[in-house]
Amino acid sequence: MKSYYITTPIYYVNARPHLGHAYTTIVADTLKRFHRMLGEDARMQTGTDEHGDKIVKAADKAGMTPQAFTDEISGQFRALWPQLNIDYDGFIRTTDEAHKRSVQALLQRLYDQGDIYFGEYGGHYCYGCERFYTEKELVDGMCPQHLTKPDYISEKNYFFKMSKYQEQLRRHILDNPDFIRPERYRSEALAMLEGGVLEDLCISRPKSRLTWGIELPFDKDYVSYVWFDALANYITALGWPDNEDDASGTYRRYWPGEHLVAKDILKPHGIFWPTMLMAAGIPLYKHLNVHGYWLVKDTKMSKSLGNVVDPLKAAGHFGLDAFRYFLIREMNFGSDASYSAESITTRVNADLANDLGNLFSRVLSMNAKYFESKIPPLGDQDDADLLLSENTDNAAENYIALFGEMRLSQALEALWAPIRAMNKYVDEQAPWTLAKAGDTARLGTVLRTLLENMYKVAYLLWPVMPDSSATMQAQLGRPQGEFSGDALHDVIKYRMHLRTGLAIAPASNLFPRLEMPREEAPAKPEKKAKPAQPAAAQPAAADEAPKSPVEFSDFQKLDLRVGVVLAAEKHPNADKLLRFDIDLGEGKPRQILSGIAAFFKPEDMVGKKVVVVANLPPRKIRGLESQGMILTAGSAGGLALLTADAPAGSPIA
Ligand code: ME8
Repeated sequence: MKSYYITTPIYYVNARPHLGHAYTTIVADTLKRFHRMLGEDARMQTGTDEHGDKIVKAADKAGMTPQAFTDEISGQFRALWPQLNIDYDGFIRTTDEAHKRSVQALLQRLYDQGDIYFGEYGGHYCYGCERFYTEKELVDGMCPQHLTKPDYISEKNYFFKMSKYQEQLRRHILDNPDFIRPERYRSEALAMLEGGVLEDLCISRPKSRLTWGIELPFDKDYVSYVWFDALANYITALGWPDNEDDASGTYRRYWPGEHLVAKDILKPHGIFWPTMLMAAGIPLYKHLNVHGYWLVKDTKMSKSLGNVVDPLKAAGHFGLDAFRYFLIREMNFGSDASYSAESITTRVNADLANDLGNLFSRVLSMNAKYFESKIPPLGDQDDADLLLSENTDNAAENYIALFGEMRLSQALEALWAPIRAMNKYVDEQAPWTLAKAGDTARLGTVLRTLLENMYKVAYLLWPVMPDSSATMQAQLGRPQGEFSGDALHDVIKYRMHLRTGLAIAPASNLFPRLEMPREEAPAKPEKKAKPAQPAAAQPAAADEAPKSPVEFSDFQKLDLRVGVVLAAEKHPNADKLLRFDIDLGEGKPRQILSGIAAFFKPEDMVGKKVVVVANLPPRKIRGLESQGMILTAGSAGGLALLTADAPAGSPIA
């Protein structure tokens, strides 16, 4: 079985996890799930980086010992991931005894073969980056990452002969165009190798300055440089070097793997690490996948700048799968992306509530209405039906290919083409017209064609939105099972997946519309001040511009129905709103919210036969979901209800 090993950086434990860490880790989880669905033996590795000056300083500030401090923050990372549905297989801490022993073995190997030597070095040291900078690398004398002035330090240390492997690495990058991807980071790494002789890497710190590190096996007065220790985690986590020659051990099973990092740590991963591997005689990783930064108001989100977003709060507020979807769809992998409550609301409402959620909601409720929620048989398919399925299959192939190239946002974009095509197909095929005409066979074929294509899309979305994908599959009567073989290509290959006659969900409400955050909502054009009037006394139409004509086919898209008010009460959190349970002849009443509390008493509403717009996407208003809209007419005396004396559910045309 082919294996797949994906790693995240091991995060510093000097502060709590934030959205930047969550992004990388969610991408790693998504990739692991994707490769599992391809039938591969997939493993995901993450963890925490716990040695070095930075951690000692943070522990000091918190009034704790480094060990107690790292235990606490590492615990926070470990506890967070499952809450974001991240299914990691290994969590390494660089303070683990096994890791320390393995790093010492690596150091000893390089020392014994003469790749580590003792020498004197002076350089500009940035404590934030835990590294020396050359004069050339500084920007106006400042660290390019932290924009702080580094300290000039001169001391005796151990050095790794990085320059010895410079040409070999340059050749490897030239011969393997996707070794570092996307391209811009490959070019950056090549530029580092082609800009002159690489400086050898200082891989020790004297204990007189720092004791919180892994002791060098050949000199107990020194500890390892934190980056040398940290980079080795990718193999020590697999049990290297104890199982280096064991063909069935974890190391040989998974190495070489794939790394995932942001551009801040390109140099250690693109230059230090591959030269360390070359020196140790270990195969190089397969790909270094480098992404950009999440920005908040055009500035990198980072703990030192204090503008971080708490991923758990965001997931709780917007919905976990909506949050995961947003992160992967919004960031063009490799480039920077902006995070704001407004951008997530806009994206989720457009793609999830309007496109995907609405598709599931309307098709399942039509299937409930016309086929008592049973999956209808497929009759003869016409060109439109075949084209729809072909579209889905092509998009699915693209989705898989783009995922493989780490073009994750484009992969999701590809999958949204058939979702939009399905919504259009519903409008064009107009199942309600077929129902009216009594053409049950055609109606069944249309709905069955939709249900089968919806199943494929739902299934393919599992790596990105595991819970929602499982819910959608279950709603279609085929709950998610264990994967076997190449499940991703299999789902495309077969035309039919659902069982005729099986009862499926009568309704679906996956992604309620999000309210635009108040402070960020686009400003409405200001209206001219008008003389004060009793609000209720203004006919609504009086101050509105005449509306432009609509096509009859657009008007027909409205599902207007008679609804009988079963219960009415004040909204618990909003004075202007009433909450209704309304019978629309669907077997189960709908909850509808309406801003008419100033005009009607709840007790007077019960039993009224009102006119309801029944096919608006569900919307959350002040914490409660509204599944439709009650129509009213403005009049000089206040508001009048539109009523119709017909049974619950009667269509209005
Ligand atoms: O660098 N946007 O740890 P670290 C996107 N311990 N991703 C971001 C981000 C942002 N604004 N901020 C952080 C270290 N990240 C070392 C790594 S590996 C052997 C040692 C993510 O806690 C991104 O993955 O500073 C970035 O590379 C990583 O967190 C840096 O985490």
